[in-house]
Amino acid sequence: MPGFRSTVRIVGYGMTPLGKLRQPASVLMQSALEKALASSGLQLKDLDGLIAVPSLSHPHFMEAHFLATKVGLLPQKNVTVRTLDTGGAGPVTGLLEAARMVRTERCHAVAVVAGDAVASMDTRSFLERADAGCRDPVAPLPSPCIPHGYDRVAQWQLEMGSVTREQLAMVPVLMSRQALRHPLALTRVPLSLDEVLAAESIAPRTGRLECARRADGGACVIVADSEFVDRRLGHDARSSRDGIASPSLGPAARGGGVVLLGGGEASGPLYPPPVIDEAMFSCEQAAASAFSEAQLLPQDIDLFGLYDCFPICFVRALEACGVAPRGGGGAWVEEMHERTSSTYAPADFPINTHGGLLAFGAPWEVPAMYNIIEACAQLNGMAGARQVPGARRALVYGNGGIFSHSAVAILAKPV
Ligand code: MLC
Repeated sequence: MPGFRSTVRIVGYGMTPLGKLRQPASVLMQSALEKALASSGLQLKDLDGLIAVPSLSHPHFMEAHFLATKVGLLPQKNVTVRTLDTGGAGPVTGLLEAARMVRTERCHAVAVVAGDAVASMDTRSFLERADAGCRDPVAPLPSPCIPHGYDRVAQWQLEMGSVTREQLAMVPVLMSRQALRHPLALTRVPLSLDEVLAAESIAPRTGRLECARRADGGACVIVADSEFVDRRLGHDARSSRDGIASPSLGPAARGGGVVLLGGGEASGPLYPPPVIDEAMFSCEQAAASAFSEAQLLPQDIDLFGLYDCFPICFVRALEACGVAPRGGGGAWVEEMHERTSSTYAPADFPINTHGGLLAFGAPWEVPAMYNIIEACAQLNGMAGARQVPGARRALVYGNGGIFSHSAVAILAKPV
């Protein structure tokens, strides 16, 4: 595919459970890294690159250097580590950067790691830190700043008439239905629309159940040159393509892993501007770049992992990624709400099959990694009760800040 060495693959992925785990973020990161390595068949000594995104609960100067030192990857020659901060877009930015490292810096295998423990923080400390990152010194948002920032965008969209209050509240209902099929999801019972609308108000148009569900958790993917993986594990690439598993390949690497077909990124303002208009949004541009690089169209995608920290983010993502027509995201949600109100198959609603930030769980900058991992599980045919039959291509989207950064990647099963 243009721009990408075809041998750049996601060959491993892993995550910790989610919840109030009462462990430092770096411990969660290390645990996720170990699980991802085990799923690939590679070992720590095979890594020559590591990317980490910062943690809110346990911040470290140069997070990636801190983690690499903690696990014993540093000090060592020929290892490159980087900390990337594009907020919640970080894992997808990290995935694209890891692919670049394999493609152009001759790295063999790069881990992309994220972990945080924001559920174990008391609410006051959490909000002090979360608000500090998003408080515009000129026109400060009320606390909690992030929900209020998204609420302003929701208000603008409501005034434009492209979405209704009820349609926004249907988003967590949809996510709760999806989460029931994932054993690690935090939400274990489906929400009703009435429940969401009746929940305690956090901002004027945002109830508690419409906020990213705070959690602790770590997650990791391994991006590698698949020829290196084959050589390293003494594996014949042809047998992988023929579906014959080598005993030394981990389950995520069997069948050749997952291919990155294209990616795109774009940025918006750190704080919502005084007058909100289309100019502040960047997902459209990031998605267009990803589609262009992959030479695909939205109708070629079988599965989407769309950032849903608040319902308005999800509704806009549906439109930006071509799932719903421009201005039609709200109506699309309503139709899906109806369609999934009784028994439905994963293929009927192949979006956030794990439950998204609203229902699977949201450890600060980690959740876009769950979109990537879910896409890999689906493309590898390992998604169990959530499996979308025959899924071949997936789009994943990570959003940072209050629509401040967008990163989109298109992934595929190798052919
Ligand atoms: C919370 N609860 C939910 C839920 N959210 N249950 C179901 N669905 C949801 N979406 C439950 C909790 O599990 C908990 O249950 C109870 O409600 C109280 O939640 P809490 O979070 O402990 O409440 P509180 O301490 O009062 O704080 C409320 C809050 C905070 C809204 C101020 O949760 C918050 O700020 N959330 C948003 C987090 C956020 O902004 N993330 C970043 C999104 S932006 P129990 O049983 O344990 O009592 C982004 C981009 C980026 O992602 O760059 O980061």
